[in-house]
Amino acid sequence: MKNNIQLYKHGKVMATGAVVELPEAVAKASKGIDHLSYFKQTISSDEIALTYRFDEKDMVVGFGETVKGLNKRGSELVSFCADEPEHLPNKKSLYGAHNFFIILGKEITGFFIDFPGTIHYDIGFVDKDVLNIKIDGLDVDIYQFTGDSLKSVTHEFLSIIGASYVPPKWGFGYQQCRWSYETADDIRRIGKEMREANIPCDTIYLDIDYMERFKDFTTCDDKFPDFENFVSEMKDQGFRLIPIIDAGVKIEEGYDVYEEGIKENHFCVDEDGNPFVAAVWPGLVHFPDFFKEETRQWFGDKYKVLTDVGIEGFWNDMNEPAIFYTPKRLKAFYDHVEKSKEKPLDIYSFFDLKGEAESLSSSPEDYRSFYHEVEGDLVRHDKVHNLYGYFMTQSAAQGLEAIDADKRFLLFSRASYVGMHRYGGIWMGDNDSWWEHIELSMKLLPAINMCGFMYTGPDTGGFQSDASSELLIRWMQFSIFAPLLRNHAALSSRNQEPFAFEEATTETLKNIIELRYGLIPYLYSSYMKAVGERSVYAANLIMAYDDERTREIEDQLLIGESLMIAPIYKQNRTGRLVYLPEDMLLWNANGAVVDSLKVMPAGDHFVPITLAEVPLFIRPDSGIILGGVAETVEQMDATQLTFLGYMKTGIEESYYDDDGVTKAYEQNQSLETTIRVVQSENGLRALVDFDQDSELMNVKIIVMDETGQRYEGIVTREASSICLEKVSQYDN
Ligand code: MIG
Repeated sequence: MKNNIQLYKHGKVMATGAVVELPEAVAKASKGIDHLSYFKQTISSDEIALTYRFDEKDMVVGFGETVKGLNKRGSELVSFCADEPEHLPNKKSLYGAHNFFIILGKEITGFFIDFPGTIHYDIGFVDKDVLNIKIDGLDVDIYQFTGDSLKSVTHEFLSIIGASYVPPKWGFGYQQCRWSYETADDIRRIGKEMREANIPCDTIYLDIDYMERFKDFTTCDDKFPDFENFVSEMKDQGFRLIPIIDAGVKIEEGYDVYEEGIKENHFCVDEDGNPFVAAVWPGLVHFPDFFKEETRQWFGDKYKVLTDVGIEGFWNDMNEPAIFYTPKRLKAFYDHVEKSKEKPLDIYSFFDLKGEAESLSSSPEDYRSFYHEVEGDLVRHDKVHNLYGYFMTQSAAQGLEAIDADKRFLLFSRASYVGMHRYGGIWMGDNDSWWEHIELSMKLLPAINMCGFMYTGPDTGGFQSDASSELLIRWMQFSIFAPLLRNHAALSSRNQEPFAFEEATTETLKNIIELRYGLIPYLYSSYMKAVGERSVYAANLIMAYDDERTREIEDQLLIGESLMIAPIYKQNRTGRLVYLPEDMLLWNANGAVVDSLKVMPAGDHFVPITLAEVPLFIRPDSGIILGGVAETVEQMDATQLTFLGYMKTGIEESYYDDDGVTKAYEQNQSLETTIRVVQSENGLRALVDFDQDSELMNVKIIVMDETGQRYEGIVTREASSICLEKVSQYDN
């Protein structure tokens, strides 16, 4: 492919590590930012402003993790990793800083702004026809991508930032989490209930409750006695435990991580060169200076404390970094309160006080009051803020790599910046059990994928607030298509495990989760192909169809190359409107067993969908590969699979698989099965090209043709080319 990438530089941006595969020729041809003619530029003493005049029909997509929809035109965003638990429509920042966006108009042009500080985007907000980008600094690299489609421009970007993180295959299983599984017995009970209800589940999470007073790399002996045995006890039942790691290190004499950090100068410092103090869950903490190679190595090695007792995955939290307060500003606040007591409080002074109390957390002033060491120099935190969570997760990934270079660990983070996608995934943070947040998670999945982060998913069921059974069911019906499928809830919210509701709900959730396991062969194959081809796993329809109509559709998604989904995300619905850009085969799935197929013509439809059903739309001349259901991903039967296809003129699908646990895939050691369905004189013929090394012995083929005629047959290694038989829909 021809290179349509141009790099423009101003000053010298610190090495963020976002771009790692820039073609030599592009690097050589880099120019000063003054050559970037797409924008009008204003460079002042401390900031760079870029302005672009929109064409009437221009739309703007990208920016990864935001509360906005597909087309960001008319919005304001601020690129600044924020501990933002309220995902309300007016919020300008979430946890990630993803400065990649595409302007689609007469031309299609993408930009990646590699800059670790704050960037303000006014995307036709102040003036509807003007894009105004304000970069809070003078050292920046701007990459421009041109191409003839959204797909090709996205591909160019994904090609230079390095391949996405790949989780172990069991990371595609159902994962159960909640903040307030206080003791080992709580976890045991969760495991027991899941198994008794026969609901597949691969992991159970340990939130901050497992630690000894919130100290990283400790476990609380009272609540989790004999942790090592407990980990293996749960593993024997098929559950991997996934502990949380927070960014702040508790200040406590005798705590080894604290003491080593002090002794070896691993912590961020304040103006006076003393370790910077902030308060988070452990109370007063220091923040490791992940900008230093030695510190990354030191902290990363600590994960071994937990891998040594059998842990195989982690989630890194609070790494924006979140700050509840700093002692310094708390004191100023106290002084203010004292002073206020001197005279009667008027209403404005009351609101001042209230506002000051609220602004104690994650305050910009605090972010301006500590420093990192970057290449020997001290750099003020706010200038490089967006890299903190990234470097923490890089530290973890490198630590895990040192522990076992060939093993895939599960790893994801809350804060992120482009480049971090090579080290781990991200979860979508603290949403609420609101219907609006199902919709938001549907908007986030493709947007986050576009920025390189393939492994992602929402807190299914909602983190804060209370979930109703219907909300959880509908949310689950979407989340089973996200790579990271995790049910997570906040402390003191209503319990929302699949077994926490009426029996009928548990049954419905079981079927939905079973469908997820059935889909894993297809989902995993699609994920691995996206990573390998530098494309996306989940996409808006516009990515494939790009016409006036699909430009406005953001509640239907493409998952991989063959599947379109149209989840219900509103309460009390018995169906929904679905737009089909082309004719498709609808499988209204109720569980993992293929039934209820229907060919639907292109156009607009109202599709009836009961609470138990998950509609899957299969694109013409393609299909999906399905497995059997099991308690865990590793127990799934790899010897037989089912292929469900929609036949018009001919199908050829390749299905990717690998061992799921090692990094052999990096050496292209994959298993590839090709499935073809062709027209022959006596009807339809199915041919399967089995991979020599795979365990797969037979594939059950189910296809439907345009007329609604269903065909079936079983292809084996001995009979790898067979004639399919006509069956009537209701025969079986
Ligand atoms: O201040 O560890 O986003 O998933 O359950 C809250 C407790 C800290 C925020 C995370 C959430 C997690 C919670 N954490």
